[in-house]
Amino acid sequence: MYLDDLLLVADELARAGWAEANAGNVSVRLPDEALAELPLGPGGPWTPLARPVPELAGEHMLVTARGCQMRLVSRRPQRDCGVLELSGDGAAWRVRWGLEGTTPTSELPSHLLSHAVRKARSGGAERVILHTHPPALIALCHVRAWDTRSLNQLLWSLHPEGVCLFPGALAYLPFAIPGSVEIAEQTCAAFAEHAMVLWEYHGVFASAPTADAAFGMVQAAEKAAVIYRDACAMGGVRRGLSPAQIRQVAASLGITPAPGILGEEDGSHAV
Ligand code: 2HA
Ligand code: ZN
Repeated sequence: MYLDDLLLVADELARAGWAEANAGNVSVRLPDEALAELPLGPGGPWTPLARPVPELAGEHMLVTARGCQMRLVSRRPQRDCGVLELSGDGAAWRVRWGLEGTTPTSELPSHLLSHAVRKARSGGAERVILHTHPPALIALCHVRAWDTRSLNQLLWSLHPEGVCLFPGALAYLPFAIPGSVEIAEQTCAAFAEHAMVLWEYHGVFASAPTADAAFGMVQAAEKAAVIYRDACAMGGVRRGLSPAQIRQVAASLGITPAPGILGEEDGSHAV
């Protein structure tokens, strides 16, 4: 089931146009019951991690492969994804299934460190981390300088579903080198407060209980950015949901928006 969900979301990422060439990667922290569904082998040699993750000691992670193309993962799952076992001290991994002739995603440090944070933060509920390149959100980075507050003030003001589908806000992370330990550590710090992070000029990292939920969060944020783009093309954004309206929408569903985003003022946000 977890493998099927990963294959479906890989197709979906490609169809959405968020996964050009080898863009994007997905990882799933597998529950014990899922291991019985997969034909796990005895395991190859251990590979040490640059940053050990003791919080994930002994866990099994389903991950996409380095350089794989999202549009092809469902056609050749044994090559384009696989199951890693983390050692008893969380300092190394070995392949138990798949990843035939290849290695795990280049963003493995970000995935593992982020899983460690979100596992604790969600009481174990969040199991999927998804990285992708949604074009309208990336384009926003090129329009002006943002921080987490100004970015979410804008995104939540564009559509009432925004605050409902990512109430924890989309954290804004200044540019860092893809695949680096630096980007992993910064993502981790942002994930302590938020379930979704925008890497400046690059893409989104989202954490959720399921692949569908992670995809939905990114979709909602990207939709808001597309609405912004369309409104700009129609002459510019002159009005939008006020902080009071955003709060009312959230309250109607019993949702608490992330603190520090909505000010006390009641007018539309200047954008
Ligand atoms: O997997 O998207 O960030 C390729 C990438 C790196
Ligand atoms: Zn990327």
